Amino acid sequence: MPRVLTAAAAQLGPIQRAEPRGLAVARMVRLMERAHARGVQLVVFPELALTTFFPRHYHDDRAEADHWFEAAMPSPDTAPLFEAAKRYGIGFHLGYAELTQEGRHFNTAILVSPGGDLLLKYRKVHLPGHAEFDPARQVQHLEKRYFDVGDLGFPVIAAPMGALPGVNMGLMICNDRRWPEAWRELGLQSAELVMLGYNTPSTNQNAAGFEAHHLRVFHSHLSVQAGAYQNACFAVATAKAGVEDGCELFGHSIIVNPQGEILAQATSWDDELITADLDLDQCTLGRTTIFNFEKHRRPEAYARITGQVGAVAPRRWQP
Ligand code: CDT
Repeated sequence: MPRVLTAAAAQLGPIQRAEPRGLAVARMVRLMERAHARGVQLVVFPELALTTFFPRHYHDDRAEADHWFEAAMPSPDTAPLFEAAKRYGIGFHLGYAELTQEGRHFNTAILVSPGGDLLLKYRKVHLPGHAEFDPARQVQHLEKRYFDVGDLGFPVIAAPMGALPGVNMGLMICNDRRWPEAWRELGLQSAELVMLGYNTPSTNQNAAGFEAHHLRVFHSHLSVQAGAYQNACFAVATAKAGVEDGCELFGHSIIVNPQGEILAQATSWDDELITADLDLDQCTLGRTTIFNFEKHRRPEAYARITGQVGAVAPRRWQP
């Protein structure tokens, strides 16, 4: 019996600074309606899907940024998402800014069952950008100011989804996709499907020189395709897209198979649903052959991966 899950990336067009959460949620519920009409069983929304990508906005007093965060999930604003999931029998992935009862701040993603149960939570580990206002930048990227580093590792859960009794599902968020360590953490837990949301500007504010638009998209796709291939899993990577608060986000959401091939790709900078049927048994080929971890990995040779952070200079060759 084939293990097929019909999944969707629900790309969101821009959410402007003044747009209330209720409007964003209404847009997401419409995407869920469309997903239901197409027989989708799991919908993946982007990173920080409820608001504008607020880390571009500087608040001198960090507490002033708290209004971007959710202190409860679900909340009156987000309840319609959970109701739609139940109504349509669809699981969903949601990225949002989480404020805990202890006053900690995280860039968080959750996986919710069609019944509204919380299946999995992940808090972003790789926080890009900077903590202080940077006058050299046209657009700030203050994730290091507003978020704590995630404290949940890279979790994977085997849970029912669609008609399947157990799908191995893992989460990462945006910048994590560029780090092979994040993928391998999920691969080592036999993830069959990796979900991630992203908000990525079309231009690199850090680049001293020019980095072409097509390279920005290329590097994003390269990372997701390589991560899926090298860990023999499917990936759904969902963007926020378009011009948000005057800053362009490049979109190009994709669904990728364990061979690293793109099965579906968004073509707009708007709310857009792309779907694919994921035959999860396609994960078997990679994980029983070239990426059979049990047989071929050599952790004894990888000590630097966890023992060292920055790069060191190599030994100098001497004749
Ligand atoms: N949201 C996020 O992590 N975006 C980053 C861009 C960082 S630019 C400072 C990304 O890797 O796509």
